[in-house]
Amino acid sequence: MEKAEIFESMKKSIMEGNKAEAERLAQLSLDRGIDPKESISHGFTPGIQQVGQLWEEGEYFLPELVVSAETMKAAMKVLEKSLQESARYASIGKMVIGTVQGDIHDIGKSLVASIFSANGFEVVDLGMDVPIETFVHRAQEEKAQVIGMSALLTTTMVNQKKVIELLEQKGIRKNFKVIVGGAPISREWMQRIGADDASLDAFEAVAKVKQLLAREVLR
Ligand code: B1M
Repeated sequence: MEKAEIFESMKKSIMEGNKAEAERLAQLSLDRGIDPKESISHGFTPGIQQVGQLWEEGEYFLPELVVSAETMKAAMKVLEKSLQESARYASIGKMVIGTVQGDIHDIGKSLVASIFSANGFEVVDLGMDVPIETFVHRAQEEKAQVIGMSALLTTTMVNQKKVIELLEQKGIRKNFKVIVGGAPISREWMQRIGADDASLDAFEAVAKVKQLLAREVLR
């Protein structure tokens, strides 16, 4: 099987919600020495994006969406181990991350958490539907440098703003770098809510946070 064929089959496995096949392909890609980042970007993610598209068009219904999401998670789990193995031992920084209150979309957030971890960050994953106070409380408790918030719904993205407002109210906003992400998030939104950066891509998010922390050191 050629690399392009593997990616195409990965996409298909997500669209069909074929968990066993997705896991097999994830393992096959690792055995072939394919970079897991490539499998995520060119194989599995286009699959879940296509599912979203079909759902929007009324071709897919909620059960299909759920099965595809579970399939995606299963594939990520196989790839995650290899991503973790490439992690550096010295911690670059500590991050708390979660999907905001009211939002249970956690595939992107978990992917972002894995990629940060694979890049030497100590990551505390707060999960999904994370209350506003929990982000703030856990960031303080963990002495994190970075707070990462994911939101996939236009109705829940406002909770990213609320977390920042609570940090400001408590007078601790400057203690943290805040990065926001998720499909509906834009640069304009980031600026409006006073986050430090925004990203629509897990790998880019790591680069951006590294830059933010480096700038802090140079100050
Ligand atoms: Co939902 N859903 N969903 N869903 N779902 C969307 C988001 C939607 C766009 C579908 C659509 O209409 N086309 C739509 C939102 C519309 C809107 O608000 N404008 C939608 C809706 C409406 C809903 C429900 C309301 C449906 C209903 O019940 N009627 C409901 C809401 C539940 C809730 O949260 N309260 C719902 C439920 C679900 C499922 C449970 C079935 C399932 C989620 C399962 C799970 O996550 N465990 C699901 C899914 C799978 C999707 C789609 C199809 C795929 C999302 C996904 O996992 N993408 C999605 C359509 C779409 O996005 N095209 C959709 C893959 C993932 C890798 O991408 O999360 O964007 P993403 O992450 C990216 C970047 O955004 C970025 O990095 C990742 C890639 O590198 N990123 C960050 C993400 N977080 C970041 C954080 C960062 C930095 C970058 O820093 C901290």
